[in-house]
Amino acid sequence: MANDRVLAVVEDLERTLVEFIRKHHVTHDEYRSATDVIVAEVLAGEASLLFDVFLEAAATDVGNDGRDGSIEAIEGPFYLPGAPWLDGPPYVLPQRPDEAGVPLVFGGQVSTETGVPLAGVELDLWHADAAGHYSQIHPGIPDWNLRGRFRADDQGRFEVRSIAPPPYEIPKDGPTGTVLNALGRHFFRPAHLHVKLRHPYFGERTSQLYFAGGEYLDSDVANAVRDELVIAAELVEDPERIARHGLDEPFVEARYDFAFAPSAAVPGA
Ligand code: MBD
Ligand code: FE
Repeated sequence: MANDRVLAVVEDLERTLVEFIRKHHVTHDEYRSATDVIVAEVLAGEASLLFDVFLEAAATDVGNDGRDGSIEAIEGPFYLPGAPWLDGPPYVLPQRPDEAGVPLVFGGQVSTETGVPLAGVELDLWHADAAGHYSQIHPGIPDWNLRGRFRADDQGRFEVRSIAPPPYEIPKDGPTGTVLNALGRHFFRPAHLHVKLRHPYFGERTSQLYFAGGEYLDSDVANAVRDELVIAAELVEDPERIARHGLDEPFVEARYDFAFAPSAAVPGA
């Protein structure tokens, strides 16, 4: 027997699209080019990219509505489960010996929504390299480059070193790029770090952080920037602070404090 939620939602989707076709007098040729676009997206491995660019932020906002603690952000199409556990502290995301980009130190603290430090949360980070490419998605990058997991300490504090990612450009020549081009839109997302938090009792949250002052914050092609997720990024040039991180060049320091509220679905929460 059909599940009530599936019936309600899928039947309404069908109704909505049927009305849409009538309202716009969508012809059969136009209908077929639309299904061809979806088929091309699937064949190119870009189906999730297409939907994530156009629709994921709306579904994420629905989840954030009424949520306690830090808001969630879109996951995007490039998350991979099973990233390596890092040795540390200090934690450094896997990178090539000559990894391009300005070094980044990202730190903060995880607390409950009432401000009590939360020990032992797992952080799972992934982001683009200096060319705007993700490992295992774009070719020619070592597996798990700029992807890794580690735990916050017993006070919920965490710190990880990586490189500062640039804005991300959606591939122009793929089917998603073709759709954006047809709409006259640009292809960029502002520079961002993706991070998931996991706790055995509190569950899992997906976040994403953007850097204040960066390009495309006001025109993200995925329309996913939310003010709470934009963090200050300070260029540190002080030799002592550089040396303290084992670096030999100026680095970007950014921090974000997570407020982690239990999932409503957790019994007794
Ligand atoms: C990304 O890195 C991303 O986060 C999203 C939402 C879409 C395309 C690339
Ligand atoms: Fe991304």
